Amino acid sequence: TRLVLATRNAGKITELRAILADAGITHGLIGADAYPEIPDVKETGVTFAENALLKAHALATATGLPAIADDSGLCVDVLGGAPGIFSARWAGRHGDDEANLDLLLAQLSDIDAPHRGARFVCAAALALPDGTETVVEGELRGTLRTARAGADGFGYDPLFQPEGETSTFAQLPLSTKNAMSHRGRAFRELTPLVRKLVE
Ligand code: ITT
Ligand code: NA
Repeated sequence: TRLVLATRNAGKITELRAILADAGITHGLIGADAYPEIPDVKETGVTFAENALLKAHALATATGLPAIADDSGLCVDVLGGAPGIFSARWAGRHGDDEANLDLLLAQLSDIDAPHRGARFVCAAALALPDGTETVVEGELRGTLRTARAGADGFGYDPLFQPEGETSTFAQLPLSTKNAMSHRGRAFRELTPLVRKLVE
């Protein structure tokens, strides 16, 4: 069997392929970019789990293949959990990571270190063409730096320092990020199901 990765975010795809490879799943993975004719899914849910399921079901239905999807974001304590499900378009334009980082720095400019807590959340969804679904969540707490550090990763990684680390996600190797991240935690729960489908 083949499996569709129902995301067009290049950073997520890199991480998902590595997480799945660690679980022995390396063959038959098809990125959503292989289906340019399938329109972007409208993320009308109000939770990460709802949006992840919308994306997984849309691709499973359109392709006739099992699909996994990731809906994720950064929830900042002093912002009452924002940007949350709006993380990708916080500054206005979808996927404009640099503008999102600038906006977050500005919003936290008066906030001192002990109050710069945040968590990353990831909902990992698996949907089958017959409508069967599974969704699980992973999260990771950390703190937000006052300036960018590091060049790896994507999104808010240059500002996010995971709990117990002295580096940001953008300074850590991919394998280290995946071992502790919200995405790693969520998708490692799904891999036993995924392995059954693809073997
Ligand atoms: P798809 O819907 O195609 O998967 P997307 O980027 O639109 O791609 P989301 O709606 O789930 O996906 O938005 C996720 C945003 O949350 C992402 O653009 C980042 O800004 C942020 N984010 C999620 N996981 C992250 C991570 O591991 N590191 C840094 N930022 C992350
Ligand atoms: Na989303």
